[in-house]
Amino acid sequence: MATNKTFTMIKPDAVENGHIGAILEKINASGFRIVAMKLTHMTQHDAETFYAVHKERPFFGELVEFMTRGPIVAAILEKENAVEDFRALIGATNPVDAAEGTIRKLYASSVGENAVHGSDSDDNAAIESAFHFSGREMY
Ligand code: 3AN
Repeated sequence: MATNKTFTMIKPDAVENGHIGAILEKINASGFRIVAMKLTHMTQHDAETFYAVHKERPFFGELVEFMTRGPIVAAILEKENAVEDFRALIGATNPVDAAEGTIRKLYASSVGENAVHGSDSDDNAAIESAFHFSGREMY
């Protein structure tokens, strides 16, 4: 069933580089409402579980190492057509292919260190939101 929520993470590279504020500004300016948000540091087990779908991919180890390198900002965002509109706002996985003005074009440095995560479906948005937040942390 379609929902109007998506899940995002501002990844360790963007946090390290001081881009939390600028990225949240773009998210707000694009009409998303923040439903839940926290600064958190994923453990190795967290990252392996969150990205389990990628565990056979050659970059899995690198991805887990990167995502556990420092804190992230996890958030749930609400807007009509949230999943698709947020994927458009962040741009392609590889910043080289990302459209001008997108978050990854502005703040990502590589396909591995690409500044932000955005859920790719309504089902995954619900699963990923529940991974990071309990019901009483959502407003
Ligand atoms: P997206 O985040 O755009 O949905 P996915 O789901 O294909 O992209 O990949 C999940 C994450 O895995 C990416 N955000 C990126 O950090 C990492 N990743 C994807 N492809 C590569 C790659 N070729 N090399 C290194 N890391 C990658």
